[in-house]
Amino acid sequence: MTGEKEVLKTTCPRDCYDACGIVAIKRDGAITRVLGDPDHPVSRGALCGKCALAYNGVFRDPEVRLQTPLKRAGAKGEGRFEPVSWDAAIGDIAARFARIAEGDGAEKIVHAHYTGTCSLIANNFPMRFLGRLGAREVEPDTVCNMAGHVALDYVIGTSVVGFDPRTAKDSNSIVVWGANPSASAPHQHKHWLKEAPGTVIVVDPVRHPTAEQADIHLQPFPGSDAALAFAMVHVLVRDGLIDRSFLAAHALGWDELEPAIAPCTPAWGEARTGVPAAQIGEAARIYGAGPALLWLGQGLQRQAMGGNVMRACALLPAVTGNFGKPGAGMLYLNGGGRKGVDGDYLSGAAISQSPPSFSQMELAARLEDPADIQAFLCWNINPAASSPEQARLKRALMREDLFTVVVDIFQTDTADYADYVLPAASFLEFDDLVSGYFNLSFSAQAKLQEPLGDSLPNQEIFRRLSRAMGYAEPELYEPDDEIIARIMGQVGVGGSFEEFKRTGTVFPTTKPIVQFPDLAFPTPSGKIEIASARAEADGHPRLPLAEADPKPANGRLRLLTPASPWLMNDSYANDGRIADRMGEATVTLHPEDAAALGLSEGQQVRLSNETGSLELALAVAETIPQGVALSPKGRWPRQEGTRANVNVLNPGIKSDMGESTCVHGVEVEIAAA
Ligand SMILES: Nc1nc2c(c(=O)[nH]1)N[C@H]1C(S)=C(S)[C@@H](COP(=O)(O)OP(=O)(O)OC[C@H]3O[C@@H](n4cnc5c(=O)[nH]c(N)nc54)[C@H](O)[C@@H]3O)O[C@H]1N2
Ligand SMILES: Nc1nc2c(c(=O)[nH]1)N[C@H]1C(S)=C(S)[C@@H](COP(=O)(O)OP(=O)(O)OC[C@H]3O[C@@H](n4cnc5c(=O)[nH]c(N)nc54)[C@H](O)[C@@H]3O)O[C@H]1N2
Ligand code: SF4
Ligand SMILES: [Mo]
Repeated sequence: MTGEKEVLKTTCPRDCYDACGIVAIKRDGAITRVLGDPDHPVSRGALCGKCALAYNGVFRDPEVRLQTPLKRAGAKGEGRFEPVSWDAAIGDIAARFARIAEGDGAEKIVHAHYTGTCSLIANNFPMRFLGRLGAREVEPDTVCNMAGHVALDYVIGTSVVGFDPRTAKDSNSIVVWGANPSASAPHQHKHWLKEAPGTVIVVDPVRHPTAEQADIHLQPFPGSDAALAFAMVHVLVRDGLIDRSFLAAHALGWDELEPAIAPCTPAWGEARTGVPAAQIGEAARIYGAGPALLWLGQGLQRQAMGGNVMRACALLPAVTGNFGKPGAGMLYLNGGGRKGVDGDYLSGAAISQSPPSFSQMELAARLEDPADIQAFLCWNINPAASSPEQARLKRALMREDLFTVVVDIFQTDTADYADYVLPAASFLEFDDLVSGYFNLSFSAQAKLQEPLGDSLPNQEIFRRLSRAMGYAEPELYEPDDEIIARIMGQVGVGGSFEEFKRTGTVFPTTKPIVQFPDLAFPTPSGKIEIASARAEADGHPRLPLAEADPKPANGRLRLLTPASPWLMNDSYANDGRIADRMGEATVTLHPEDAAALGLSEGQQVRLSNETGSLELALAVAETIPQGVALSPKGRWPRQEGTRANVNVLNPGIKSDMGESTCVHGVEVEIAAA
């Protein structure tokens, strides 16, 4: 280590609310250390624990990273491969795709993708090729948050224009409903919520660290949130805290809904949600005092009635007029469009010939059918870990006549089933842009070192596929620097990319911005649509319903599998130091449930239902309500003794809206193993 030391900035592009700033120390052209950027307003010099380990561990470990294209050399799923050249791999894949496209049609080529990297080019550019090819997409949001997108679109006309977190300085209260920032947004937990002057109210079945530190924690039974929201609205009406002139001017359908509110007293709410009536009243009155922020987590809507839950929760800002003023608003996500990023340009919508996508809840069943899918391409996703019906999906991937290509930076479970594995470069190895989805931040991602081995950024892999297919459209070959310059122009970042990399992160709007400042909502009516003709036309109720899911019957428990603080979705489980910190896979139960089942801490238990079964070690804690079991997502099946993770129990049922996941609605039986 004698070479000159360089300190360079970049940005974490994970699927995370925080979009932290990074500084990397480089010597002799190679990164020696990855740290938090002390100048970054959100992360303030610290990365989360998992990334601090992974970016100094497995992400830069040549022993673990994929370095060369691989061709299957063993039986399907066996995980035996031989290295091949890029030309050979790309040539063979393109020839297969061309044959399918000319034969039964390109819709027989299906691709799944999601959030491996969320940097703008690496996450979107491959869509240009896949659209030009006419491949069918597995709708990515259906495994995550589609119910919420559809529901909020009905109510306020968008799900990607949220409050500006900087406006919290003007809020009297912040409600965090169905999110766990202590795991999924660690710097919002550590700084933003702690520094907010308002009362923090957390609504979550689990008493996670953010709930523990909140001023008030409401602990509803999973899937009962719509009833809780109705009971809170009842209190707001009863106590004269609703803004009738706001409703008259800016909302449609309050008159239709109001009669349904009357029976939803706090006592009615307590019976359906388990939240004490007094607490429902207290939370409603604090919220009603306003101005108030409502953060609707993605965990909240992963329920069978998740769309209805989101519509019901969105009543709170509607009836109290919590829009259009400092300190008020609602947030699900802040999309890139918020900052001017043209998503259609990035993903090449103009040249797309793709047929409609299908829900990821159907993936396993469809992959079984040779008439439906002949080739399967996975990039930025690890469905053998993250998708429902895990055992069925893996069996389907064994199909000898299914041509599977996986693009990843690691040899994942999904990659084990591939005919070709293509090595992607990591975010430390190419230039790109990152748009925060909570804070309104916009950042540079810098190439800090050469890609490991022969790995290539996603965008370059798909440029090569375009070339091998003989496509002529110039957008398929647009170089990264031109895309970066164009997007920086759209966002209004001045100066060169070199300068931007030195700055790291900017907030294109320097002052906190008010959500819907002129109270013009992008719905057909321009108003908040409490009653929605569009929802009705799509076969949903015209109004949100005051309903809670029935409690599981026959001694079953409700299994929640949310984000782990040590894993990023299905990434990092292959990092040795992270695996050590996590220890073995567990399921946590309330002490009374454990006692009733005759189970004790540390013993092996079996979770089972119609879809599958899984053995885990039992943990016992009072942070979990009775009737609920908790086991975080994201372990790698191939690393577990059981060769499975929690998704082996997930039947892949679709939510009421958006054909989306209801992974937090899974029911299981638990017994000694
Ligand atoms: N049981 C249960 N299951 C769930 C959930 C749950 O709450 N419970 N949550 C769901 C949710 S919200 C989501 S978003 C999904 C996420 O599920 P996935 O999208 O499958 O998970 P990720 O770990 O985000 O990314 C997948 C892969 O991208 C790879 N990757 C990283 N960087 C790059 C890159 O630059 N290029 C390429 N080609 N690959 C890269 C990673 O190595 C990883 O293998 O899981 C869903 N599954
Ligand atoms: N460390 C880490 N951070 C991550 C991720 C990760 O895997 N690990 N994943 C990223 C991704 S892709 C996403 S989508 C986000 C997700 O992050 P979040 O939006 O926080 O979603 P989840 O982790 O699924 O669940 C959050 C909380 O929802 C609660 N919950 C479940 N069901 C219900 C319900 O019916 N009602 C209520 N009120 N609460 C409920 C769970 O108990 C959990 O505490 O996090 C991102 N950040
Ligand atoms: S995953 Fe989130 S918290 Fe961790 S470094 Fe990346 S942006 Fe920050
Ligand atoms: Mo997600």
